[in-house]
Amino acid sequence: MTSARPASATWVSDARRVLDENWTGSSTVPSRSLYPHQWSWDSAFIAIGSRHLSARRAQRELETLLAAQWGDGRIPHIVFNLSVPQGAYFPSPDFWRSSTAGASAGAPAGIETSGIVQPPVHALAALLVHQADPAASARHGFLARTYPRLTAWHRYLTGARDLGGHGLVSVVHPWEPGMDNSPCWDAPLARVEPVEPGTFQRADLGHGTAADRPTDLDYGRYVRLAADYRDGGYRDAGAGHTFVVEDPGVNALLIASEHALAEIAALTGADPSPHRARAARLTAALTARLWDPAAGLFLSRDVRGDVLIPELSAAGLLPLLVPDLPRETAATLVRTACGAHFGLGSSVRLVPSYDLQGPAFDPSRYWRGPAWLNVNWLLERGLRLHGEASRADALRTAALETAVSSGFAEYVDPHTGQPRGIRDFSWTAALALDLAVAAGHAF
Ligand code: 2M8
Repeated sequence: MTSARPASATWVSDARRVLDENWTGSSTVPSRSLYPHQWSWDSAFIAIGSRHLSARRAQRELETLLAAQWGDGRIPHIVFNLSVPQGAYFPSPDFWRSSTAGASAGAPAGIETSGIVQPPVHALAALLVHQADPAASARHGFLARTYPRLTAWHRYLTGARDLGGHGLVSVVHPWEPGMDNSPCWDAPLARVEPVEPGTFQRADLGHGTAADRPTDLDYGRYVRLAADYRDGGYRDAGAGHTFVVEDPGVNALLIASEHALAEIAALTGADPSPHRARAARLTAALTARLWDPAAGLFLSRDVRGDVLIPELSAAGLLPLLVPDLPRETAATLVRTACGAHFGLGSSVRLVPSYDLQGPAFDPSRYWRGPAWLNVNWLLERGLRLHGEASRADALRTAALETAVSSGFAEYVDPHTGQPRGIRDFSWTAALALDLAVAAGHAF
């Protein structure tokens, strides 16, 4: 690897084709086959990349998602396209029934969404989209429109979702942190009674290799948790959730986004100080609740048993995105990323989603080992933030080359870069474009 520019214009037009083919006119599907609706954190990553092709389209991507926000502030993890057949994706709108089951939580009428959430990357994405073309953003009132919605989103997460009562956001479903079948969820998920096999029909197995996807047993538990949440009217407080976890990735992204929100506040003439104060409180709580000095990274906390989950996940490295992390903590995280558990700069092409030496490590199965471009994009940013420019440069080069050589795969084997999951995956194409621009590539 000698250059940060892996290809001629050919790959750029390929990335553009992926994003154009997956664009519906108002948002971008992660994949036409496997994920034919709008996903929340996918859209944030897609907008971060597509802003280099069309800042207007990137603004539209985020505003379409924000239009589906619930009255209580939550941004749903899926916004359904009702012209797609129900059977194309499971769970479909008739499972979630947001407009009826979620009515008391303020789910919008006339749109169907899921009722759970995904990591809050949106304020960071909105700021980056604005920066791509500040004049067009100002002309269209982009930040003025999105700021109140993003503020309500963060208020929901830090309010109704502080289920542990110590100032951190909890997730109530393994789909919420975005790393669906991470080994971190195995212990808390084991408490969940799966629904009977045969009571639901998975659509995902029609689009790829079963060995690359979560198991049927996992799915039985996912369905149980989602159905219970729905049947409780998507209520958070006092809902008696079976699965309640404080995840370092979700909380780190919230802190990074809260800092972005402070910048957005200043740009729109609002007071940034409440956002800075909230970011500081979250940073203190993150360290107090989730830092594990012996492991050298942040762990997830199982709120039900009030115990740290002893599994090392890439989510535990994402606090590198937190600007005010204690210097020694940041240095330890870099050492952990570069050590035997994650292999950055030595044994892997890209940072794996889970501990290379962990008992559950599997280089092919979804979030149990494969490397994902969004996670590596976030880590590249975190390394740079903490003064690790040469490691960040090397990771950028490797991430860009792997994204392109894998055909913009959904995820890859962390050792070989061999593609896994589906190809032409939107956030892989979008973030490759963003990495290329950061590396000085013009198109
Ligand atoms: C995956 O999650 C969905 C459920 O939300 C699924 O497995 O069907 C995850 O990789 C998630 O992080 C991602 O946002 C979503 C769409 O790309 O797919």
